[in-house]
Amino acid sequence: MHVIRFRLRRFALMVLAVVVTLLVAAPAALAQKDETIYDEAKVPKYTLEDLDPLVSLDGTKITTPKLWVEKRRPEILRLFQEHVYGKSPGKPKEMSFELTSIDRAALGGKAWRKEVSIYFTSKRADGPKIDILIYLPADPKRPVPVFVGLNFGGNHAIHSDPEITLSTQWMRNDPQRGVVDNRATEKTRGTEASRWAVEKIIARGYAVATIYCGDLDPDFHDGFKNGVHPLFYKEGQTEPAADEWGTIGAWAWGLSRAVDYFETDSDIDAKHVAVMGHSRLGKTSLWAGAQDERFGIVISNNSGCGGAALSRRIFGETVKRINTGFPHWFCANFKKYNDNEAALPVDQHLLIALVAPRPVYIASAQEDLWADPRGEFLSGLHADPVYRLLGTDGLGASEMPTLNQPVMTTIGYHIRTGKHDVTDYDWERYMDFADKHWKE
Ligand code: GTR
Repeated sequence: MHVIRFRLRRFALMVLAVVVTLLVAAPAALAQKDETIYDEAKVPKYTLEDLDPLVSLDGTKITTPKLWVEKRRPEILRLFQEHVYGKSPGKPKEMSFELTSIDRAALGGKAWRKEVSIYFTSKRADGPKIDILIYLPADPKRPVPVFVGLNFGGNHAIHSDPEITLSTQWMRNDPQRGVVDNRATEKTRGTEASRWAVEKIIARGYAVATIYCGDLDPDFHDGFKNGVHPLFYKEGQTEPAADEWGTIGAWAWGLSRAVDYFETDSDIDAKHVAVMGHSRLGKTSLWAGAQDERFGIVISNNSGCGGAALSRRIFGETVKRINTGFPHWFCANFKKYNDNEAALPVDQHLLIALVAPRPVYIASAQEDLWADPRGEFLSGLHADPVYRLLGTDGLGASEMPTLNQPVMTTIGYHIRTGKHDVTDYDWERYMDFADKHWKE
C-alpha cells in the first residue's frame, strides 16, 4: 500500500516536472528559435553545395554557355516558379494602351511627361488597368533608355508635379501622409519624391517610368479577389493554385506589360530598359528581370529576404517571418520552407544567376540589417560563376566592399551608409552603372 502510494506520488511528480518543462522551456526554445539574428556569429552553419548553379539536378556539370541556356537556366526558373514566386500567365491577348496625357513642357520645360493606361481586356471599363507615368528628357533626338519601377504610394507620390493624375486605387491608410479611407488625397502628392531622383535622371539622358504596385494587386491579403489574378482564373477557380503567382508575381508581371508598351513608343528605347525596385518592390524587380530577358539591367535596392538575400543564412527577416507577415507575396508552396530553409530547392544566388549575363546591381544599406546586407552581397558572389561562364567579368570582389565603395562589374554591388531607403546616392550609382554598360 505504502509502496503504491509512493510510486503514485513519484509518478505525479514526474508528470508535473514534464508539464513544467513544457510550459517553461518550450516557449523559451521557440522564442529563441524565432529570435531575429542580427549577429554574424549567430548565423548557423548552412551549405549551398546542393545548390551549385553549375550542376544540374541530374548531376550534369554545366561547362558551356549552351548547357546553361538550354538546360540549367530553365530548370532553375521552373524551381523558382514552383516553390517561391509561383507561375505567371503571359501577355493578355486583348491588351491595349491609351495615352491619357502628354505635356511637352513638364518640369520647367526640361521634360516631357506622359501618362499611359494599359488595359488587359477589351472591356476597358471593367478594369483592372495600370497607369504608367513617364518622364523623359524634353524633345528627345533618339529613343531614350529608361528606368522603370513600381512605386508604393501612387504615381502622384513620386514627384510634387501637380499635373500627375492622382491615384484612385486602394491604398493603406496613413492619415499623416494623407491617405484617408484607403484613398489618396492631394496631401499625398510628392510624399515619395525623395526616392525618385526624377530631375537627375532626366539630366543624365534617361527616361523614368513608374506604376503604382496597387494597380496590379493591392498590398494586403484578400485571397486574391482584387488585382489582376481573377482575370486568369480557370472556370470555377477562386484563388491561385499552390504553384501559381502571388502578389510579387503579379507585380513583376505588370513590369513586363510596361515593356510591352515601351516596344510601341518611339520615344523610348525598349532595348535599354533597366528595372529598379526597392524592398518588396526590389524582390519584384529581381523576379521580373529573372523571367523577362527584355530587362537589360536589373536593380535590387535593399530587397532582402525573398530578394537578393540568401534565405539559408536566416539573418534578419526569415522565410517564416515573411510568409507570416505577408502571406500573399509568394506562392503557397513557399510556406513549406518556413523554419525549413535547408529543404529549399533554390536559394537567392540562383535568382541573380537567372539574370546573367545581363548586368545586375545589388544595393544594400548599412543600417538595414533586417534585409541582411551580407546575404545580399553573397548572392552576387555565388552567382559569379555563371556570369563568368557566360563571358563576363562577374563580380569584381571576393569580399564585401567597404561603405560607399561601389563595385561596378557586370554584377554591381554597394553598401551605403544609412537606412532602408532609396537615396540619390543609390540612383547616381545606378546611372553610373547604366552609363558603363550601355554607353561605354
Ligand atoms: C518589410 C518586409 C521586408 C520589406 C519591407 C518593405 O516589412 O519585412 O521584406 O519588403 O517591408 O517592402 O519596405
